Amino acid sequence: MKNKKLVFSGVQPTGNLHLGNYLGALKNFLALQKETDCIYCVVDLHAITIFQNPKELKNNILETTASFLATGIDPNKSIIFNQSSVSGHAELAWILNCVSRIGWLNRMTQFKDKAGKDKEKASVGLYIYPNLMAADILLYKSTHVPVGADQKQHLELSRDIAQKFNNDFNCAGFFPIPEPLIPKNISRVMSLRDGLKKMSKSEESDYSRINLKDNAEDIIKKIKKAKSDSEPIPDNLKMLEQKPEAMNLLNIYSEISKTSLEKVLNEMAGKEYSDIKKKLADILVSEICPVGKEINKLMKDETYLLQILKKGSEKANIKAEENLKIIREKVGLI
Ligand code: AQP
Repeated sequence: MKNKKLVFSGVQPTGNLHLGNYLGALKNFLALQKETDCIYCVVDLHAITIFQNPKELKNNILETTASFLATGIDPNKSIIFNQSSVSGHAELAWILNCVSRIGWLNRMTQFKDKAGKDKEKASVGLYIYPNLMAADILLYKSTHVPVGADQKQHLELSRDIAQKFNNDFNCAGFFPIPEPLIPKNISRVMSLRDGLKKMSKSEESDYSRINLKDNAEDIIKKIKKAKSDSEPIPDNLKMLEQKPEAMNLLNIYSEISKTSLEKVLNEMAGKEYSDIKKKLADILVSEICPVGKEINKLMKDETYLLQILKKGSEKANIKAEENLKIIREKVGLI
């Protein structure tokens, strides 16, 4: 029997959500909510693979929840909850730790990037993080996972784990093989300071990213200071591709203004980058500032946010327990 389309995705509560999270994930979450059942998770257990100040973590869990709501995710349509409140995630992760192979994890480039030179000092959690991500997805037998391009490799691992579980326990088709849903036009929003690095929460310079909570003044200043190019805007894609910072600015503009990159190039060829920066800042202010204001408003009502998470956790827990019961039986656990 074909599984019904079920979407799952998560966002780590590790601080300021930015334009990369918004275009790579949140906007897609919203579009999918209109067509199918969706589960959106604040993945707090992933966040603690790198040490988090406990007080800040609590605040970040609430703020990520507020960001989901502020971008239009509707708790009456989609399930919104935090990962640690459904213990099935940790339980299935353990089972999948025993299915996944060390060789597979050794190939994960995000671990190499995040652990840096001194891998011995990285937490074990950071190393096995992709197995927990597989558990998050498979716990609900999810079929589709909207993510940015940076998560493609982890998704491929989830697919391998699902396949191996189905083979090992002789239950073909039990876990659906989850499909990544990666935005076509802008799958990776790059840093405003370095067009070869992705925009990221943990990048030291705040000028490298547009945060969802930035005010108009911040956005205008950051776009003005963003790296571009000393020559005018080229008239063809081939030349633009050789200028990563310029490419990033035009790509963001194209995505947010819903205009194809070709059309943007036609209109802007030969002009200075200050022209496109002005247009980009204007459109970002009109799209991002209302989201930031809504986050700030929601953050004033902790009780409401906690209530959303509690209700979401209850719904998620029912689905998780139903599936876990069968998973335990398949593995032979009593
Ligand atoms: N720059 C990006 N472009 C497109 N998509 C992005 N995503 C993150 N950065 C970009 C997507 O956002 C979702 C949530 O990501 P996350 O916060 O859970 O983890 P991350 O990918 O590790 O994000 P950061 O900002 O890079 O955080 P830090 O600095 O803490 O590691 C995912 O779908 C991700 O693909």
